[in-house]
Amino acid sequence: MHYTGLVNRYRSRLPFAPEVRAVTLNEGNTPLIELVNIPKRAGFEGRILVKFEGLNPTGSFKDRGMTAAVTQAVHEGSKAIICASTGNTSAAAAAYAARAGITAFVLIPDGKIALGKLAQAVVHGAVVVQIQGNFDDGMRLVKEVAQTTPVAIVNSINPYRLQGQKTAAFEIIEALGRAPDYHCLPVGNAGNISAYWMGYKEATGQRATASMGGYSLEAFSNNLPKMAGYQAAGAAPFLRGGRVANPETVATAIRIGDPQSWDHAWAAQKESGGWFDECTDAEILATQRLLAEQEGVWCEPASATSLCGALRDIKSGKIVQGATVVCTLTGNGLKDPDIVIQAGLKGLVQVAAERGAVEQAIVSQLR
Ligand code: AN7
Repeated sequence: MHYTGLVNRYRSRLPFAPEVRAVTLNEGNTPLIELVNIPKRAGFEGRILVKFEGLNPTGSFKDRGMTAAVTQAVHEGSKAIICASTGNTSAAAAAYAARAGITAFVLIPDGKIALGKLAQAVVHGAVVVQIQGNFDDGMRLVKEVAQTTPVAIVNSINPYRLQGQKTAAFEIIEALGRAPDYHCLPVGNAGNISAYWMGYKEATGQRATASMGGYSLEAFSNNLPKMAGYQAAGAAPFLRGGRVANPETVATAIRIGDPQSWDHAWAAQKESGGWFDECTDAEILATQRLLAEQEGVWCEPASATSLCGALRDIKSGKIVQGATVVCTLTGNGLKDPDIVIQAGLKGLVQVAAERGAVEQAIVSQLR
């Protein structure tokens, strides 16, 4: 039973005819990991599960959208794709373009991009255009140059992106046998929260069966989750009621002031009875550390925003006791090791290369 990626697995629910060949790196099918220590510590009697999208081929959820967008671009005969990115979209675009044998042009903000993501764009052979501006400037420029040059935009304004990303909701329903009561996400450009909501809604409407090798998987749910979207406080247009001119946050992935899926995301919030909220940089980093230390799961800072907001709303009772909560962890912690190292090398013990010294270091640290 060889898994060959989400386009093949969910083709009956995606806008791809049977003869369209998928450009795939076998993305999707990511683990839904139940937290065992953090809920106990928080006095929560429900369940918290994390959808660890950092285990996709390029280390983020962007691979779901990119397989779909590049599959369609190649099907239409495109020879080049373009995106603006805070890092993860460009990493995914670079890898899928390499896979398809086409060119990727990626516009990234000057400086404010995690090193691992920049390295990904470079190693996969993308043309990296570093602009003296932020993501929102890049997005505007991409839209402009795509009108005069033969490049297909693969940002989430490309509808195939959200189509691919909605499949994460199907996987969660398959794993739980139903939709969760709450679904918590970090929100930047707001494409992902829109995509999940689309997926959940589609799974309540139709009893389609997805096939994976010889398996049949039925992603069907009678219930819908409340969608909770969390933003970094310095880049929180959904909390400010409009565009933020100079977004700033340590969570560089969501350093976005002018979200492209504004209307879709508001609809997801309203229709689901959910909400938006914001987390400070300090809270985000503390949650990233908590998750890594208490559960063995290392996500990047932006991703920790989902759990950060969820834990606060559990504490306040906004998320009710006994509920099933899913938090999407959008990207892998390995993308941005600097952020951890900068905070200090906690746990580092330097000793002489002698048996006695090493034994002493062990004995003093046992718990
Ligand atoms: C780890 O790569 O926008 O709300 O250009 O990388 O769907 O935008 C990244 C976004 C959350 C926000 N977590 O998702 C980009 C980019 C991580 C991310 C988001 C991003 P959206």
